[in-house]
Amino acid sequence: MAKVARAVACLFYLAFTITQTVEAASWINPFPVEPCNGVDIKGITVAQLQHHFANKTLTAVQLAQCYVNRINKTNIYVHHVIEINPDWRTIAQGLDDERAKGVVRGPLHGIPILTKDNIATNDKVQTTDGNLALLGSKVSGDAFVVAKLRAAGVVLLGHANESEDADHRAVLAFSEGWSDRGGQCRNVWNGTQQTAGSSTGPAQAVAGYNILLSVGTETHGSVLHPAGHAGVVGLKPTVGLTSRNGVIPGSHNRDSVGTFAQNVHDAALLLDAMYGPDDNDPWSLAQVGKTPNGGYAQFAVNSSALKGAVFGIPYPIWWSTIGGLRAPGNEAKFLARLDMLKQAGATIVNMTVPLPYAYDIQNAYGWGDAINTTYWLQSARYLNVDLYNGYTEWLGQISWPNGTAGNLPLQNLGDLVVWNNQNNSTTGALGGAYPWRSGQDALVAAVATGGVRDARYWTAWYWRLARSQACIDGAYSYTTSNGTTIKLDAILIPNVGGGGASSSIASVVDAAQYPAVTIPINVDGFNVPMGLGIWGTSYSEARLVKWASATESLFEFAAEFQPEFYNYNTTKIPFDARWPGYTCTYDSLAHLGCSA
Ligand SMILES: *[C@@H]1O[C@H](CO)[C@@H](O)[C@H](O)[C@H]1NC(C)=O
Ligand SMILES: *[C@@H]1O[C@H](CO)[C@@H](O)[C@H](O)[C@H]1NC(C)=O
Ligand SMILES: *[C@@H]1O[C@H](CO)[C@@H](O)[C@H](O)[C@H]1NC(C)=O
Ligand SMILES: *[C@@H]1O[C@H](CO)[C@@H](O)[C@H](O)[C@H]1NC(C)=O
Ligand SMILES: *[C@@H]1O[C@H](CO)[C@@H](O)[C@H](O)[C@H]1NC(C)=O
Ligand SMILES: *[C@@H]1O[C@H](CO)[C@@H](O)[C@H](O)[C@H]1NC(C)=O
Ligand SMILES: *[C@@H]1O[C@H](CO)[C@@H](O)[C@H](O)[C@H]1NC(C)=O
Ligand SMILES: *[C@@H]1O[C@H](CO)[C@@H](O)[C@H](O)[C@H]1NC(C)=O
Ligand SMILES: *[C@@H]1O[C@H](CO)[C@@H](O)[C@H](O)[C@H]1NC(C)=O
Ligand SMILES: *[C@@H]1O[C@H](CO)[C@@H](O)[C@H](O)[C@H]1NC(C)=O
Ligand SMILES: *[C@@H]1O[C@H](CO)[C@@H](O)[C@H](O)[C@H]1NC(C)=O
Ligand SMILES: CC(=O)N[C@H]1CO[C@H](CO)[C@@H](O)[C@@H]1O
Repeated sequence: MAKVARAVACLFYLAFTITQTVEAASWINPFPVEPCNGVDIKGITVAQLQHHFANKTLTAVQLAQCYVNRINKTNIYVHHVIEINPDWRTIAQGLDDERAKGVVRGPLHGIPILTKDNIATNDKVQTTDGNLALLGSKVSGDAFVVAKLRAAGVVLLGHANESEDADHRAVLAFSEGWSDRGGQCRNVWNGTQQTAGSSTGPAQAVAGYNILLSVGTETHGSVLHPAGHAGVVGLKPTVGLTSRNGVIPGSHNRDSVGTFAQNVHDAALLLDAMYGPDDNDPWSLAQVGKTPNGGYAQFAVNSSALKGAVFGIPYPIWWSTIGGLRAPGNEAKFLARLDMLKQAGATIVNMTVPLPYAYDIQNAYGWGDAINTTYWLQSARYLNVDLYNGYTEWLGQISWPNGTAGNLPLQNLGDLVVWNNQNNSTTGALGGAYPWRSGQDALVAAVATGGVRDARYWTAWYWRLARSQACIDGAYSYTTSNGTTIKLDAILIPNVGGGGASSSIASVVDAAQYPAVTIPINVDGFNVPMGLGIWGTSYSEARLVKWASATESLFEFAAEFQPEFYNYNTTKIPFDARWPGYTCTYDSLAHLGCSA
């Protein structure tokens, strides 16, 4: 579930001329946020909304109605939402009635959210992973996290768009953020520019004020990357903290349900409502005894906490050579933020000694394996097997009340590939008669494995897991070139794509099964946001919430930058490649990387 449109973006850079773009100076935002029942909801927090609910200046029905109205206006252009829950009003009214009787379930009572289309909701909204082939299927129940969210009193407003099959569909020819069911998700900061993927709808909907909070999933960058490109907070928990039961699988070794919000505290409140042990996801049981009483939101602080903090920046690869950081103007913006942190009393340790195994597990382009990783050790070697097995398991769990899709018995991932071919879902693959359609080379590669977990599967998995964990553990206990060991409060990683390269934040942290968070810090030369990420170690979400919130309160991104829906009505597919003058090459996984 992830990655930026590497391949396509660059291939098409040569073929497309830039059209339909506008200059910032003459632009008027076509979708200013309107007050909701007189309340300014732009930038409002969950806590402020609870005050409004309590003093009756707003109801859950009114708030949900405002978001539905806004989605109705914007979505035909930006395609953030696949389906609105037709029962939203009844649900919101029920929660208002409860409140009138003095029952408030918790901090999210009455708050509307969107969930990604690969997370099962047992309601009138279809759960399809953006895929037309799954339309008409019925889930066996709510996902564990969805059941918890309902119990917490959220209004499940609908399903958000995503890169189809959570970005597991294609690597070579696709457009990031596109799905058969939802169309092309657009970046509210600049419609011709990259959204990154795969939780594009959840991230962009929060950025464009189409919803307050949303839920996405990550296998390989799918929360962190789109959050970075949307200018919102993305929080990806330790694998297993949020149960994957009821989530269409990418890889059980990596999948994690995460949150998007306009601020760290709200992202943590949403996580608090979702996490917990679940007998139906054995991985989730490991969290027992490792989670704080009272949840993670309590760890949010302000910038005064930065005095005395010690942050590390891993210089080789992550701060030295990653393509996005090297793109024109970007590095200076990151260094300026480091200076602000220093002025607020933090120490920045320039980690010039390479982190353990850095050159084995991270390439210089961002997403993907080190370029010289032999095939048998590549992450795709086990991710493809996991995808085959996970998707096939999912097809076994759903039912087809009205018969199977197109009368084809979809029983395994191979059947999906056949269905896509028979239904012209791949025809065109971004050209010809159906330019909006995607290839499916990644599905084909997964089918070729037959889902066999042989010795090489386990070797590839463990090789990367062990090195990725050692890399991040080693970062937190950093030994300098003179042998001094420094304990760090947070490891800061740029979350920025560029020139067709994707962000470098996710490859190692996802393989390690560790958590990470990203906050927005600035925008690049094409007005696309850039994020500053923090890597965590196992179950260190409290630490991430603390340092991300402290940093966020210092930078105050939203006070300086707001999305203006530039090029909202473009029909350009795929997105423009960035940074003319870059050259692009493929790594051993056919991931495209570009550099100056
Ligand atoms: C209701 O609460 C909101 C948020 O705290 C506040 O801005 C507003 O003034 C309050 N209104 C009334 C009538 O109490
Ligand atoms: C969306 O807006 C159109 C008018 O632009 C209106 O006809 C339609 O009823 C609205 N739909 C919803 C669900 O509000
Ligand atoms: C099955 O078909 C019936 C009647 O056409 C329709 O009401 C129902 O929504 C369909 N169910 C699904 C899961 O598509
Ligand atoms: C920041 O947090 C500290 C400690 O909780 C508190 O004393 C201080 O008033 C806060 N500052 C602001 C500006 O909110
Ligand atoms: C970190 O150290 C490297 C190598 O000495 C240097 O080139 C770079 O400018 C330093 N970065 C920061 C932010 O201090
Ligand atoms: C890849 O090359 C780097 C040097 O550039 C080396 O340190 C690393 O061990 C190599 N990794 C593999 C898996 O061969
Ligand atoms: C998909 O293809 C099958 C087989 O050709 C056909 O029966 C079915 O109607 C098609 N479904 C859609 C949604 O086009
Ligand atoms: C696929 O496209 C061709 C050419 O437009 C068309 O004749 C055929 O009916 C389509 N098949 C399906 C299943 O939609
Ligand atoms: C060793 O490196 C640390 C951090 O770079 C520095 O603070 C310390 O002074 C150095 N010690 C010696 C003996 O050079
Ligand atoms: C949006 O991106 C296009 C290239 O796709 C660029 O020409 C344009 O300047 C950007 N808009 C803004 C406001 O930066
Ligand atoms: C997009 O919007 C701009 C500015 O409102 C307008 O000039 C242009 O004609 C629109 N293009 C399309 C394809 O609708
Ligand atoms: C809620 C909504 O607007 N859904 C739309 C999502 O995108 C598809 C394809 O463009 C439309 O058919 C839906 O109406």
